[in-house]
Amino acid sequence: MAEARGAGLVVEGRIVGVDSGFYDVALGDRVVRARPRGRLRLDAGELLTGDRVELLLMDDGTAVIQRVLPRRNRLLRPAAANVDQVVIVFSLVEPPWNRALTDRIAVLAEAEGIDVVFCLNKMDLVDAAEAEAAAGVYRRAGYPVVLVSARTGAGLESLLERLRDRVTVLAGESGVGKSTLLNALQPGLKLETGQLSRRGGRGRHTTRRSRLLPLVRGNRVVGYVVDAPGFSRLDVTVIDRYELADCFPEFREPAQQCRFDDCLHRAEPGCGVKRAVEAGAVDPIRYRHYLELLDEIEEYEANRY
Ligand SMILES: Nc1nc2c(ncn2[C@@H]2O[C@H](COP(=O)(O)OP(=O)(O)O)[C@@H](O)[C@H]2O)c(=O)[nH]1
Ligand SMILES: [Mg+2]
Ligand SMILES: [Zn+2]
Repeated sequence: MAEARGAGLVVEGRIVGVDSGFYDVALGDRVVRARPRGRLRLDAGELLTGDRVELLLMDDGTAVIQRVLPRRNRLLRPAAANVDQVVIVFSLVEPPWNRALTDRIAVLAEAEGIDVVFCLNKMDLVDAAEAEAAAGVYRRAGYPVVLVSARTGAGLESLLERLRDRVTVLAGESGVGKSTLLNALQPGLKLETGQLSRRGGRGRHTTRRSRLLPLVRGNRVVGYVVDAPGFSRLDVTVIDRYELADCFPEFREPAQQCRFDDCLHRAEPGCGVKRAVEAGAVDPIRYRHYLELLDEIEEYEANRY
């Protein structure tokens, strides 16, 4: 709500981009360029894309950020605040399904309390049965899955419905089609697409800062999306080993049957999660990824001091 204060008007907005000391702040359907005020300017590194801020609109047309509103969450890669959901894009071919990476991204999102949606792209390259089998892995884990083809346009409307009224990070391995999907959803964005070469392709994307891209229908902004640069390694050591299992939603119910409260679902007797894996109720590859991430966290915790 706007309120008059001295020489300016105080409004709330959302930072959609950062550009050499200035911040682009969306106010409803328009964007103003603002600078942080005084002390805020000193720790300007603390302002992130996605931050909700209180803005003072001056009579001379300039705008000053005077306060950052409390954050719901914060992602490190891409650097963004107040993200509602992560859409994890993957394909089955070109590139092949990287299950370790998709599970890792999902775990990090869960740890931040961010909703996860899986998006299987390049449906035009595989048969429907194969795609349904892959989608089933995540559906059985409790996640929504949308099947799309950025090339043919199949499924794009249901993806757009998922993005509506939310701030979404599109994550996933390089080459799975994130930029192509965004270009298809929002003609006019003209994001660079094309597979990066394994070597030498790094500089082009890594320098890019994260930016909230508005999805526009008619004259209205219906949602925001962050096109994250492709990443290959994401650090799970920020997660406590006892909290990791909770980042696998399908473990939560069987974990209640574990004999020990501090069960890590590895070799403990009477483990409900292991029983669920053996009974086929929990996907064995998701469980294996859990064990791998657990090893990684424990190795880090052991070497920390
Ligand atoms: N066959 C097919 N190719 C696609 C599809 N979506 C993207 N691509 C191609 O996959 C390559 C990588 O796409 P890009 O959007 O750059 O991937 P990003 O690295 O995830 O942003 C490009 O050559 C795209 O044309 C799709 O649905 N079907
Ligand atoms: Mg891209
Ligand atoms: Zn257990």
